[in-house]
Amino acid sequence: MPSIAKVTATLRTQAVLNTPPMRTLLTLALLAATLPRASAACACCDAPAPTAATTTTSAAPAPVGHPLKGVIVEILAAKSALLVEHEAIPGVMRAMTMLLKVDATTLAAAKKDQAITATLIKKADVWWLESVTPVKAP
Ligand SMILES: [Cu+2]
Repeated sequence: MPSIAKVTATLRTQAVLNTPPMRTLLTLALLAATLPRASAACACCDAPAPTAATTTTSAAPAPVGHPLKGVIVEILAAKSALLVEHEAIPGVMRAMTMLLKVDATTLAAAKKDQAITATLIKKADVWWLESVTPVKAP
């Protein structure tokens, strides 16, 4: 049989737990316990936002340059281009002679029959030659 003291203590505890301040504390404690999960769910829902931002940033990806070795066959000043006989570029194109657009500085510096290394870049469906560097004859 429970002693009167114990029963009284139990009743007191329940009385304390049922007071409005304690209820508030208990409610807060319960909320705190559920908040981490809620936050995780929010992080989950918010995940597409950063992805969308990344997609926006990479909407116009920088053109990939391919190292090229070749020889300037012809200088086509009127077309701002060089006719270049280039070696095969693995995964990009076979060895061939083709017309490649260059900037004015490169065009002015270009010399016929000059062996070069350069960077091949496709911009808006047009192949450009950048970083054209003369190769010294062995
Ligand atoms: Cu080519």
